[in-house]
Amino acid sequence: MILLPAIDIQAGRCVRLYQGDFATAHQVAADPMDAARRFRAAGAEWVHMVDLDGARQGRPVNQEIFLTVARESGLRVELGGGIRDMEAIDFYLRNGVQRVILGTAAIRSPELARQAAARYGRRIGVGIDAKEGRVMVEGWQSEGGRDYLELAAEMADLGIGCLVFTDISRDGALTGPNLAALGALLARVSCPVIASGGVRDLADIRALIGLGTQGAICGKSLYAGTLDLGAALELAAASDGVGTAGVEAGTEARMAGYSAADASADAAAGDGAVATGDVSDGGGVEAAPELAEYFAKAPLIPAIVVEDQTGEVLMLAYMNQESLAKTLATGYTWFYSRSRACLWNKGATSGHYQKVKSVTGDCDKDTLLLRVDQTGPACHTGSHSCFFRPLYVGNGLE
Ligand code: AMZ
Repeated sequence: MILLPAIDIQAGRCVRLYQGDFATAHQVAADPMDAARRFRAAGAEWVHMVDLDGARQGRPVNQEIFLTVARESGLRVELGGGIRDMEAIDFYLRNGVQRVILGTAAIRSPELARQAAARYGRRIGVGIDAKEGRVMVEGWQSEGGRDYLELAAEMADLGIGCLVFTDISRDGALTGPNLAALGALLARVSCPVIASGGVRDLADIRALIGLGTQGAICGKSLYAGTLDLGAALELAAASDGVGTAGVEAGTEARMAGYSAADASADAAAGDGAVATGDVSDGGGVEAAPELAEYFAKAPLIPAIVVEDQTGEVLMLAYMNQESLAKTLATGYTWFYSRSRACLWNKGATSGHYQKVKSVTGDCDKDTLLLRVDQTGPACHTGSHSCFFRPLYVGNGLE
């Protein structure tokens, strides 16, 4: 599971509210960048940011802060608040923000959510902010007129990347997440769900892992000190693949598609953690039925990539059935990004493509070996191979 520490911004300050009530705003950190740096130092890979002024005013307000954190903190930024048109979506996603969350706009203009999902795929999230089961909008000041489950199901069908569910009555209250409402949501939709509101301690993180949410947002608990971020991150990372709800195919795909180890794997093997807007869903290719055998045990399997000429190991990435089919159909490598929960074409961003020479399955059909002609370096750091960090070198004597 992914753990997302939260930074909410009001008038340039890092604040927390109680149940979304602006009158309760109090500053919790001296500076948003300091908070982001501390989260990164504790091991976080994502940060959930909210433009509170933006949510209330209906337009982006504190842009510079979000872009600075995206540029300089080393964290992937998920951002909501005041993103109501394509211009704002384009602006953030083309300037370093990894994922935007649409709240009010998703209700008022489902067509915008659909177009945004078509353009940016999994980098679009939808916020389902509910009070007693009803969705709230405009900084949670007004009723959106929709049941939370209905809206969630409608949005999930648009091909968005995730739903971020917030129980408003729990937000900032440290009373535990609303597991019943989350359970109903997970049963209704098959896209990743991130839980927000109420997290107090490690027991709550454990409960969310058990429920099968792909992420947990923690705000007040970190600032109030009831949750230790390092310990929570460790628990979340250790949970990969664990989950009582894992029996259902959709849930398993969610679990596998969104693990905490993702960002490092993608950063090492992918075209870098920085989003550039050309992440493609790569849809449209039918997976051949005989490939299904390789995915009988898990929806994602490792693909070891070696250079055809030299045999040098270049990288390891993950494939789902669709990405394998696309690789075979196009002759270039396609993988599945666990952090972005979408297909990615190696080289689409960097130009460092891999032309496939052969694909071989292993003895028990759960790992792939690809021999490729590599254009440029395979690693986003500029190294030819992603494997350049020696951890142990023996002396060759037995
Ligand atoms: O705390 C609040 N009053 C609040 C808040 N945290 N109001 C909105 N938001 C967040 C939502 C979502 O991420 O959780 O802002 C986003 C939605 O904003 P908008 O402008 O798209 O409705």
